[in-house]
Amino acid sequence: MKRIVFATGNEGKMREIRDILADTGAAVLSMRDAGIDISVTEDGATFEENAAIKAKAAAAHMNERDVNGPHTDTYVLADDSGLEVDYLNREPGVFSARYMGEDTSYEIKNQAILDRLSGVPKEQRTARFVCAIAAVLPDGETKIVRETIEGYIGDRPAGENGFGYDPIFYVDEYGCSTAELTEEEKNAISHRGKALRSMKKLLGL
Ligand code: ITT
Repeated sequence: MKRIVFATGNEGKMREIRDILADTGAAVLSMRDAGIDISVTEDGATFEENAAIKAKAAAAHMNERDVNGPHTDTYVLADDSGLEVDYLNREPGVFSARYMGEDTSYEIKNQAILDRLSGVPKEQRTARFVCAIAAVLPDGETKIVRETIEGYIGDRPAGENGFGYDPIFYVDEYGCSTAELTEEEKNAISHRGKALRSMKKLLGL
């Protein structure tokens, strides 16, 4: 059986990933499931670079640890994603997780973005979520895909689903935030859903 090890410590991402990869028939393991305990410095300038840094670090760790040599059936994937707000010169971008400090709650981060956009009309509140997924194949080759979802920053936080910046990110298609969508609805249109489906196709999974 093929194995997909997903190098993320973010539970919200992992829930979505498991759902989107369910139809591959592969065993989907989180870093914790695979016994990988690494902390990676995400010092790339782009989402693509950071995704590759994470996937390669996790793959190297697995190969080092495995006395029987590399797993020939294991694909190691990583997601680097974030929110770009056009009015804020595409902040927080690759710093989305670190915006105002990694340990600051999303209630506070989301409110800070709303405050910075106070009085700004809807046409200028455009934003997008970006997701780059990197995969290290069993033969060591690396593949990368990138996808986005366009939307806008609403006037107030809404919804309990999703994670991170979902409560302030609104999509015209539904006229609500992505935290108000079901997981299925979000995955069908999201940056992560699109990127994972592209990667599935690329890898023939
Ligand atoms: P890993 O590196 O362990 O995967 P992380 O949370 O540090 O976890 P990133 O460096 O990729 O992940 O940061 C992405 C941040 O962007 C994430 O913490 C959220 O704040 C935000 N983000 C990404 N995708 C999102 C989504 O679908 N909904 C809401 N916020 C999202």
